[in-house]
Amino acid sequence: MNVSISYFVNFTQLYHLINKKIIIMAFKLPILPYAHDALNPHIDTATMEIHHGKHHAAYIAKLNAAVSGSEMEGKSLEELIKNHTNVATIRNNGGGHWNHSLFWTVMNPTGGGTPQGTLAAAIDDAFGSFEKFKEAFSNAGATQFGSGWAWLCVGIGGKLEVCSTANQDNPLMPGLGCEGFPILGLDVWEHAYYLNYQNKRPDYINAFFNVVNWEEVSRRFNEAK
Ligand code: MN3
Repeated sequence: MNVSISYFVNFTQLYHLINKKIIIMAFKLPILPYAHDALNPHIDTATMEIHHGKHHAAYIAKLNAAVSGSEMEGKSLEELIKNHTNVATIRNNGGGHWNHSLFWTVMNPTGGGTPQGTLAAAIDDAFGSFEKFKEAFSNAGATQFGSGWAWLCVGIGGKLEVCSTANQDNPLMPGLGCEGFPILGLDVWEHAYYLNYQNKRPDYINAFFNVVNWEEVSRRFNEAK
């Protein structure tokens, strides 16, 4: 009896091995740069665990599956999302991987407050004041219909701009009317806030400002110049 069960299991496993496409895991889930509970109470532990461990991981798995064995294999993530947005799986999952990889780094448990130095001056120059920037960015996130992202970008010409995009689109993708180098991004998909804030997206956006890692945003700003 035991022998026949064992034979059956092995046969089933063999069947799956033969039929399974071998997927090269070119892209990997980045390690969260702080603990899942580090952003409490602004962003809750369960949201961080699911968002990073399930949602972000799923974008990467689907991206790897789409790229593996295709003519896109071996291309960088930036190259994929800049040049292959006509392929829906690349646009959605490549965008998802890029956007979330940015998102984790622009938050920090010791974040919040206001930016300093050249970034602070550039924000004042572009928006009038930090408060006016915050209002424009919050408004972009709050009014993005359905799922999407709010962005602070270094636009073409070097000036800071605020905009929003749908789904997993981002300002690196051509033709969105929102082009530039993103230095701050905020995920406004319901999965980013619903457990803690339900339908109150503006409360989530307000809380986000308590954890913004302005040092990292400044570093990106200087890199973009
Ligand atoms: Mn998300």
